[in-house]
Amino acid sequence: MNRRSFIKNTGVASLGIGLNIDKTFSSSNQKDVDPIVIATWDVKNATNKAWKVISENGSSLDAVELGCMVEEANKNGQSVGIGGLPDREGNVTLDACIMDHQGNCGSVVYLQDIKHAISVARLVMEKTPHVMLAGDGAKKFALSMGFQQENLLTEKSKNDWIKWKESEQYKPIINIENHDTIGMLAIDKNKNISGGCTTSGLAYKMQGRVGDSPIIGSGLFIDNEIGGAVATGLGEEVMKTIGSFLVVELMRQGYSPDEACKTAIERIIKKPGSDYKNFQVGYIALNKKGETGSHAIQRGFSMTKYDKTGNFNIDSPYFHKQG
Ligand code: SD4
Repeated sequence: MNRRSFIKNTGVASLGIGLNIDKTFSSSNQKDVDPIVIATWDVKNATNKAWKVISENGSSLDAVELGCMVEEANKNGQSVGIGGLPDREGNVTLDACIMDHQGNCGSVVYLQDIKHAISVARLVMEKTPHVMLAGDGAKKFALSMGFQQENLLTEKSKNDWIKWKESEQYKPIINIENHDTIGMLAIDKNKNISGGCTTSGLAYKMQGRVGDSPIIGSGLFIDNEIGGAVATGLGEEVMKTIGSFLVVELMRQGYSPDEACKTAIERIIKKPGSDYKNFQVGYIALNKKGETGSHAIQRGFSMTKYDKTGNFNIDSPYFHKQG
């Protein structure tokens, strides 16, 4: 018996007696839900891959892993996988996590030289008794699992970094780009929800910096009874409010995915002294009924959604209307 089944077999039944289960969000007696994939930013190739998996009866877990891998392998994307912008010292370091419908999760932080961080995170979940591996240990584990080592710093990203070093000015850039950290949520034909999140983090971050993306509850959270959420933007602000968990808990209280994302964004903005005009955070969410939503601080965030009607990029509502 492995650690997870041990916990399941011995813990859950007894815990259930004392659990205060919130019935506000009723996921029982649900109508059929069609498969859906959503992702942060304009990543139609990634949602296309994930959709192919679930439309052929694959699991939402496979769908999000394979979908995220599309962007990790894309050398032109400078915020994920190969081609990611480095830290101030020129190191490309990746953060990723994955979570399945049973609440299992795996995560890697500060992973170097291995582009498919999402797949390493999945193997941390499936093959180790842990949730999170960091740095050299994460890389050693990946190599032991057969991943190939490669230089992730492309010529373009290296040249951009060299140019940046001329001024070495660091401010969190408002990520108004059409492609960034990829976070993906999917619901499959068995109505199971999974999610993944993968990034090279903030460009020119301090060496050793880890963002929200690999932190379960901040960058990503799934509760198969309720739904899932994923974050993008300035990770420090997401972590301070445990953003993705907050979105899912708001949906548990009956908020729609749109309302839950909006409320989680407001939580950041309303913090005393919040400098929200100068950074971006965006959330996307999916609930058990197959409803989806998003919200961001700044203009420019979008969600890609692939459902039975097609693969579309949708501009996200946002809070900060000026500037
Ligand atoms: C981080 N949330 O490392 C990531 C970066 C990101 O848009 O999403 N940028 O903080």
